[in-house]
Amino acid sequence: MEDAVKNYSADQIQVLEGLAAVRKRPGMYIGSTDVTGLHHLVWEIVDNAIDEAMAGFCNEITVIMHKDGSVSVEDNGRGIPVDKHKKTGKSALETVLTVLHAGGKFGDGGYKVSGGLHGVGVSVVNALSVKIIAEVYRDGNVYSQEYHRGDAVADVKVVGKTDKMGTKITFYPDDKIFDTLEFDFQTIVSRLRQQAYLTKGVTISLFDEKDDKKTMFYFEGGIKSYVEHLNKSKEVLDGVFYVEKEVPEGIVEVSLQYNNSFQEIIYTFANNIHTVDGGMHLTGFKSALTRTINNYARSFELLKEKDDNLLAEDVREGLTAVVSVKLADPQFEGQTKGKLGNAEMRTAVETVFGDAFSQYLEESPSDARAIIGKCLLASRARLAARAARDTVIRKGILEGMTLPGKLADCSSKDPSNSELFVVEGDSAGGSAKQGRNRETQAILPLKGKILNVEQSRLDKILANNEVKNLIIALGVGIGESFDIQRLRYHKVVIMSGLSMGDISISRSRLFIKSLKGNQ
Ligand code: 28F
Repeated sequence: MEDAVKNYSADQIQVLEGLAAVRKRPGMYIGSTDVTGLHHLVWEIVDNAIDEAMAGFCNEITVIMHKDGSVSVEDNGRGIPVDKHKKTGKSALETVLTVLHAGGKFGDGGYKVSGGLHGVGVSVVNALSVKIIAEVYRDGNVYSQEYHRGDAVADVKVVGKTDKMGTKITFYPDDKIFDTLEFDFQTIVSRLRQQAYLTKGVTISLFDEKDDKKTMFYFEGGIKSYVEHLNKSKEVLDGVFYVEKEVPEGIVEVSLQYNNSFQEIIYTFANNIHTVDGGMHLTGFKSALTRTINNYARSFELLKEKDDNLLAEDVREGLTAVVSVKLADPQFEGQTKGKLGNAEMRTAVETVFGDAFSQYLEESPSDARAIIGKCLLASRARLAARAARDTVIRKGILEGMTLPGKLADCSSKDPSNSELFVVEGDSAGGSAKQGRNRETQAILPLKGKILNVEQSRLDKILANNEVKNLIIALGVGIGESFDIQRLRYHKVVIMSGLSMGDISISRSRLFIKSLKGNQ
């Protein structure tokens, strides 16, 4: 008894329990058994083909959604070895397909796609499929082996001759496991497109035989093409920066380009897995970006001695960036495993990206100026917004303010039947007062041509007496304190005479709009 126990190594016990455990608790391996879990089967097989491409042995991957509900994935890599292992009596092919986690590490220092819900191995797909047909093209032969719900039906056999190389896996997801067996073309398309960006030089094709659709991706520029794609409909400020470098910690690849929007898009990946919550590579990227831009701006005196440094938020406005790292042993952390934990990747990205980006700025002065101009603008806007907020808070400009002396208010205190007439000049105000109904109609004369608030900063707007009067009369406040519930008149009439021809109704809408907005 003792001996029998000893003879089972931990691995063998896992072999015995392995695939049955997957069928018992599929959620543990693929997250769920809904449509998302179903697609994980495809990702798992495609990831293996991508691994073979990342290792440099394959440049073509074909995915086919068949009419019978099966999906096949084929690559032109080396083909999973089929010769029998002396000890186990099984081929590498069968081991990979039937042993949990046997896909394991590639011994040749490659970077395996693994972690999170991925990298569970093709054996998990096998366990959750009614049928799998595995084909290997190697040494001139076509090898084939079939599996049913995880078990090999027979040994691997030579079924023909070929001059191709590679691996093809066709699987039929198990209806006893999944809520739905319907694969979604668009879901697969987006995933394959992303993988194609991340693995440059690989052609990935998708065929939907059911709906007779097909698509193909090939991006010579890798993530550089990705950045171009993300900025496609935007007005860009500079060329696309790109760096790729292998360092002892792994491979670092960064691409970025600024556009004239205020949006920040930074996508990060570790071993082709989207790290939704960022992590060390993102931290390294952000700190190098801020540091490099500040250094450049200082050395070219775009930032003067008295100026504060640009903040991280200033250098990320209008930035589109993709950061992709490959490393031997990725640690995915957090609730959803979306965060890269390897601390060495922070310094790796910081150094590789920082050096290359600072060189780029020095070598492309026009790009550098465009980028830094945009960052300076962002920092000025930030300072102006803060100044404006300070003005509001410091002076309490509007809170508890008495109604403007120029306002001839109506006697009704019910906003729903109160009207405010905004008129030009005191004299027009005088005649308007004569003809009004004092009960419900209020008159506010404004002096001269009113400030165009759409083109002014909040602090300037608030410094303008006429605008201040308007805001106080309306009662709603401005910016963060804006509250439409406090509107004192439900009708606002802009009495725009000929001399006020340029103050149109649409201008008044702009004004109301800017009351609601922050600046
Ligand atoms: C359709 C999905 O799964 N492609 C794969 C290879 C190539 C090798 C390999 C895979 C060997 C010992 C595990 C070949 N020759 N596409 C794929 N292509 N796996 S999966 O090896 C697996 C290891 O145990 C391969 C030499 N080395 C590796």
